[in-house]
Amino acid sequence: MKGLFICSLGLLFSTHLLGQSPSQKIFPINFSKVAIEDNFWSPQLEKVATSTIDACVSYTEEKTGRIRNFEKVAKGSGQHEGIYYDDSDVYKAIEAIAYSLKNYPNQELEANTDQWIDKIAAAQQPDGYLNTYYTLNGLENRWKDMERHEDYCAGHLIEAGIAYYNTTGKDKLLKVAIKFADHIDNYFRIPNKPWVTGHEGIELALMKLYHQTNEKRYLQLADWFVEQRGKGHGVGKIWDEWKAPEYAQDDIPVRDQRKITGHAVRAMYLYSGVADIASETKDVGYVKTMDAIWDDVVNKHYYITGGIGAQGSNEGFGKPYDLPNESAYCETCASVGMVFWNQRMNMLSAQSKYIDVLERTLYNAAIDGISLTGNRFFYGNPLASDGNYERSEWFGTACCPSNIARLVSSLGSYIYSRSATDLYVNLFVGSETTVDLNKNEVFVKQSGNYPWNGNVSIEINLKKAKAFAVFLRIPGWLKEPVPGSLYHYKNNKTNNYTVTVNGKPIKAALIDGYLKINRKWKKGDKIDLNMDMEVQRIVSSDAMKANKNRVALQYGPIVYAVEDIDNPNAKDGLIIPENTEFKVSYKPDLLGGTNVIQFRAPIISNNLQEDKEITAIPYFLWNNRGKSKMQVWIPEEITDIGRNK
Ligand code: FUB
Ligand code: ZN
Repeated sequence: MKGLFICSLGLLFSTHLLGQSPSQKIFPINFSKVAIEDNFWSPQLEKVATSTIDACVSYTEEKTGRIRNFEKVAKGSGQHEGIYYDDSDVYKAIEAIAYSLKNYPNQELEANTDQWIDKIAAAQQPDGYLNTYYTLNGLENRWKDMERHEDYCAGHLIEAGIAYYNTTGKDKLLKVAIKFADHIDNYFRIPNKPWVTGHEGIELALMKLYHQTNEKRYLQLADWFVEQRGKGHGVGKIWDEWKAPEYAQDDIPVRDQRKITGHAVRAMYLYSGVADIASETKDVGYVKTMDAIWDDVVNKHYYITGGIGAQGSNEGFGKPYDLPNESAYCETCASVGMVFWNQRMNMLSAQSKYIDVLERTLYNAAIDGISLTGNRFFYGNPLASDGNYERSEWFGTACCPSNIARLVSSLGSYIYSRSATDLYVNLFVGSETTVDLNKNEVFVKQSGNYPWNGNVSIEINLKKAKAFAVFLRIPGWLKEPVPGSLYHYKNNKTNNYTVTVNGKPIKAALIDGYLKINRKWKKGDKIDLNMDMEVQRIVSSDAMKANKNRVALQYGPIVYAVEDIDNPNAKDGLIIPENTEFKVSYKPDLLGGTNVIQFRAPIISNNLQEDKEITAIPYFLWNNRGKSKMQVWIPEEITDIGRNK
């Protein structure tokens, strides 16, 4: 079912719900319909709404020239400040603000954003083109260098326009975005003039625009952009040698690609767009590509924290299994992109392994990108530190802060999904939503204290008893850390779980990682999922040299790290012998309230070995108490101390 309505200025917009994507199996419930009340996530959403968005606003309009650039264009003169892709940060901030305003209405913030939008609209050229860098530096040079992010910025503009319209009902930015999208379509696709987006992102944005407006030309343009790649008229011809075509996934046509290459954020945005297109066009070639690339990523290029993109040199993927810890790049934006892509893969397939990966990345590498205070950020998220690395207030290239802000503010979109008849529970987050299943309003209320423990309750309420299935995700981490062969639980130790409905054990089939609970649901029915959490020692495949004879600790979906601030000399001297016993406890006063893993283990310092009480904290919480040495992979034997690069 699709809702259609006329907006204030007569434009026709559609909201994309069910039935529009022919090959998509399930559809997320949008965050605007999900109220989150959760020990873990509510504080995260709140800190983004207050602190992170404040930081984005002050760096966008005061401390850097990002908004001034739009003012200068409107005025007709001035020097461009910053980097050629800085417009994108303004748009991404607006998108984050839009999501956050939905959760936390804020008139002052909305009024200020309206002013930004006026300035953006005033900077648009009569033909729809909009880019402050090229407009201030000479419009005659526009659309000449595929690496210069003009289309990437357009993509973020489109996403912002849609988000702001959906929250506020104000269509000014969306109309600007549509005018720019039409300009691009008229300039490139209609005359079929080759153009390869150097930094992907516009494809997924155009797919959002297609769903928003129901205008087929945006779907066609998105697909056209994807089809341009790998045909030799792309970026490889222009760039320096080190930016070979595979840097931007442009070495071979997308439907022939089987290995992950190049820049991690670009790749994630590309495959997210490709998944969106495939869900519309049923393009089996694209699905084959993504299946193969996904396997390649999780089997050969995936950190235990869910981070991707090991190398700084290309901000992306390196050789298979080459996953160094201290120099791990793992850009925050790449984790955000990994969440986007895996949600889309889940929607296409209804397989929970994609949510397993999404969850790992979200709870570890992604939210590591933001401080407890919400106003400091990691660009890269390494798995070990010599104590000199810390989050920053901002960056010259400031893609990460607003990216993590838009993800956290829209967290509600990742919890539930639905098919035409059934409900899917993907993430375990205290929340409420109402879903219309076959003309029956089903009210769902989830509670628990995940990820600190594994007890989750889901109440189902509906007016009239009705038969349908609740597909309950049984997390992959119960059995193995990551789908694929890269990591294992030592000694194949698994975690058990039980599921009851109204207190009684049930018989239900496990289908693609979801327990299918099919019954006639009635008011007040309650599902209880109880997952045992045990401290797991994770070992890596032998192919991963960096982690030889080392273990990482995990409890539930959370990966732990040891910081020297709790454990002096641990980074260079701690060993976790085979028989170590672990204790987990919740510390309400530590780092905003967190589980810790405690154990007694030897630390070697100055050639002296001494047993110490060790405290490990969740990886995503490290570096919130000043600079400190840190590591995730810890030697099991003395011989391995010091080899932690
Ligand atoms: O190029 C725009 C953004 O800057 C990319 O997504 C990030 O990786 C950083 O290079
Ligand atoms: Zn980034």
